[in-house]
Amino acid sequence: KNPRVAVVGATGAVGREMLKVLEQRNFPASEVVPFSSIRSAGTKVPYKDDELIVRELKEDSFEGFDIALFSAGGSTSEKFAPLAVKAGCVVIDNSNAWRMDPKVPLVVPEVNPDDLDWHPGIIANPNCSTIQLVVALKPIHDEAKIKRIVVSTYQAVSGTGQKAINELETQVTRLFNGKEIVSDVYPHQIAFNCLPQIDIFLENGYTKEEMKMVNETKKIMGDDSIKLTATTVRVPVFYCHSESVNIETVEKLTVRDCRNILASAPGVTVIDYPEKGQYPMAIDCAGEDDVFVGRIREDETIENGINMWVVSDNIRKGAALNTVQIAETLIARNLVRVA
Ligand code: A2P
Ligand code: 11C
Repeated sequence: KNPRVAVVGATGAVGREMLKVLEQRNFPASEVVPFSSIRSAGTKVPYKDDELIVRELKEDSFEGFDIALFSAGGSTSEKFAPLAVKAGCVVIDNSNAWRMDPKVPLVVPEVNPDDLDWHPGIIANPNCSTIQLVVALKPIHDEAKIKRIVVSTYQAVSGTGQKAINELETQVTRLFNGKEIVSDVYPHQIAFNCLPQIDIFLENGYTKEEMKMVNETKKIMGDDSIKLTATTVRVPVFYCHSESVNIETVEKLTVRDCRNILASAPGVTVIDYPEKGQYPMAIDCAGEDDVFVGRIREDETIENGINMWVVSDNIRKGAALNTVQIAETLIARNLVRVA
């Protein structure tokens, strides 16, 4: 029997993509039901050749479901994920609510699928900027052991949600027409600008997004010894996060070693032809599933260092696709109880 699937936050940027990914991958669901807050309840979302009517999420919504995919923000997950588990669902949660809970596995299927074995009903989907980083770095860590990572990100507005996509679009249009603009979603103008702030500032001077990258990377890679420092920047791009990544390894790796390791790594595509001016770019990677790596070169300032450029669709691999891949892996490993 196939599982019945609830999609919570189905009207959002990630929720809509989840429906698309379930459809594209022909996910074996007996039924897929979209949920949102009361604001969008009754509206329709496209699924397969049809439209599904969105239901309001309520405390008793999860009766009869087997899998619940959540992408409706941390407070919705905190309140409703335990109710879904109580109703017999496995929850795969896109929010920040459970990620660092030691009882909850934080999973990227290409990196740590075995962590699914100890799930307590909830599995956390990592932050988008972390997912693409660990997909690219795990195969290198396995080969040469990474000591330290320095990462700077160039993150798309879709990471903030649908309202931020609208804000960039509106600001660009109004500026071109010589009109006044307002910034509601971001603290400053995002059109034609770069904001070195993603999420709130913490006491140590880093942003929450930067510390997510530090903490989540260690948990997913299962290695607390990896040192990571990050600067996360919002850029006026709609889809795909790009990352400048510098690593220091214990073992020496040449550029050719790195290209070979990454070329055979699951979920990675190498585009690295500097002589032809070819490298991954956000506009080309949008809508794609893989993590794209290019500009691989030695860091000539240290003994064992590599620089690279890592791009992936933050809404797909960074969120919706990774969530659905977790669900597929759970099914393949017989870790979903279908009522
Ligand atoms: P709604 O459309 O009713 O606001 P995004 O991140 O793109 O802004 O999307 C957020 C998603 O989370 C939307 O589908 C939104 O539904 C949903 N959501 C927000 N708050 C709640 C809530 N309290 N209960 C259920 N869904 C919620
Ligand atoms: C961004 N990375 O691009 C964020 C979005 O913890 O899931 C995802 C936030 C999260 O703004």
